[in-house]
Amino acid sequence: MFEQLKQWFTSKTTVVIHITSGRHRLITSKKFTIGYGTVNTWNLDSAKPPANLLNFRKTKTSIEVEPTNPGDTLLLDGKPWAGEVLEPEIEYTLQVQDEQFLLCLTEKPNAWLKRINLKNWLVFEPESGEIFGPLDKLQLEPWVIKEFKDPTKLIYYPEGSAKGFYISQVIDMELPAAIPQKDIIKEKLKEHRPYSTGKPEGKANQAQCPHCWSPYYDGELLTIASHETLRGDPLLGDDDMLRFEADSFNDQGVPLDATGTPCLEQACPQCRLKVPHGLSEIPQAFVSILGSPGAGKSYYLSVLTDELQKKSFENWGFNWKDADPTANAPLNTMRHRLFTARHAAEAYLAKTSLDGHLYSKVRLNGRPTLLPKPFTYILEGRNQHSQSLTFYDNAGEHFQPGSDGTINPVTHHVAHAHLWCFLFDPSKDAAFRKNVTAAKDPQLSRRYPTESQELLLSELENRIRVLHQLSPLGKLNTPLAFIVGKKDMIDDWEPITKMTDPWNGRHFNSLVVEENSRILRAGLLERVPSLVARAEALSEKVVYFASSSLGHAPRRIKTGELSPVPKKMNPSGVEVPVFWWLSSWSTVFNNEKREVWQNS
Ligand SMILES: Nc1nc2c(ncn2[C@@H]2O[C@H](COP(=O)(O)OP(=O)(O)O)[C@@H](O)[C@H]2O)c(=O)[nH]1
Ligand SMILES: [Mg+2]
Repeated sequence: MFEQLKQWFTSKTTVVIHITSGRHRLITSKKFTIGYGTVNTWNLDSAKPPANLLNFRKTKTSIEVEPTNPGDTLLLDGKPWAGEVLEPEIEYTLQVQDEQFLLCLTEKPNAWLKRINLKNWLVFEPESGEIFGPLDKLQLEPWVIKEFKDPTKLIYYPEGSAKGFYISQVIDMELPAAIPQKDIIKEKLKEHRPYSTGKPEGKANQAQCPHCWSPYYDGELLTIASHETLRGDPLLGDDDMLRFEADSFNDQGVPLDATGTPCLEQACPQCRLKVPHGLSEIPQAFVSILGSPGAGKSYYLSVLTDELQKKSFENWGFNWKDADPTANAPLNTMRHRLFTARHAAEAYLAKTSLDGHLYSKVRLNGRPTLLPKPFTYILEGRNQHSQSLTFYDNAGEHFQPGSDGTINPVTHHVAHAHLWCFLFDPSKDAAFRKNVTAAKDPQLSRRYPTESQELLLSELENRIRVLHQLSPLGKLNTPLAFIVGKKDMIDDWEPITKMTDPWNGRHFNSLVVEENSRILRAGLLERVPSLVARAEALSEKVVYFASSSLGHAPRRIKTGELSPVPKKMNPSGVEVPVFWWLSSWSTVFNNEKREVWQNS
């Protein structure tokens, strides 16, 4: 008898419909929470500050519900909830804060979902037993007034449902724009989506894959298998774990692979590469580091991430987090070694390891393709003011004209970037070389290369116009930071001596940046006028910066290579372009900066 009873209850499923979005979920796990943000099993709205609204607990015979915050009133069928447990095959309406739900623990979830039509709302007058409608929300109030109805006695309910909401609950309630019934049924097919599933298309926060830049919603992400026997993915190859659409989950809502092992990693549905969690919830920005081979990009990027972490914490109180520590490891190792290695050779070793980790090989649209490896960090501030930053290094060779740029996406980050950092190397420019003494830096005694730094900018422009199918006229609206790098070589150049520090204690002064830019531009116009013209033809906003990643001349090590001396590391100006971008272009940081200013 007991077994029979258990069987009867376990064959039932609780279905919850969210009235505003028209979406629904099945409560299949023991514990299930509804609210805002991915901390919930069902995240109703990532745009709202994270909060838990409702807790559900599945028992053997029924489903229990309670408001997460004891201070919240949960209306059950329009009346304050008083600890009732929900019974099977009975519909309930729930309301907490501004969110309304329809719920049923039923043996036939499909049939119930089909019956409820959120497109047609009716009014029930319990005293007379009469039904009016369909009436949409806008028609409701005028109708009540015109018909002399007592609003406290009317129940407003979707067609097919046995329960509804009191009119007083409804007046402030947001109803879905027409949701055709077929969509509800279609939704049913997708119900086994990962627990972090976002909102339906058009409403959810979209993220962009940092590998291939395809937009995605959290619910579309593939799950990466955990169990070693599931190594081998049909598209990525034998070394990678299998990617799949999860259809079973554990009690915490974590997807399980075919062996029943919980899987915490997710992959882009397009390129199948691993993407960090939570990118859809905060603004994303992509930063491309550009420059000819040997311009100093890899050192720049390492020092940049180090300086950003330090200065954003010291000055703005922001935490710097690795969105994916494994993926960031080569860059983090290099930056760590740069400052702590005992010998120059050790620092150099870390750099070659980073250089060897700049690309992923995947198959996109059936073709073997190289994608640049993204380095994603999250700058986490107070009051939800956070921002993700993804950086791309590049082998300069990939920017040589004719290196198949528009077909191979390895440099496509430039077309998606929010900021271009173009690293100009004075040691590779004839006009600058004339004015510096070779004794200072071994790089200056090398013959300067034939490739032109100007050509790189025109190639960049060319690729972006082709990728975005833009006309060859007009400027692009991505800001370009024109960075004169290795400034330790040209410290005595007059414009550099006139530049001042944009940091004034904890305050970052963008006006100083603009003034420095004006000074540097005037100097560059004399030495490299065509490069300035090329940069300004490319971007609507070009700002000139000067920086030195090392702050000293690198030394030749035994292998013949040049390497920085860790003890002499003394970076200067490296972080300024990104802070300039954050404080002028990122709304998140703009707010934060204002607060810091006001509070100090
Ligand atoms: N003097 C000086 N040399 C630098 C600086 N940054 C990088 N270099 C040197 O420039 C060379 C190329 O650097 P790298 O980052 O590998 O260039 P990439 O090819 O653009 O990635 C190396 O020999 C570095 O030692 C700097 O700030 N000052
Ligand atoms: Mg490099």
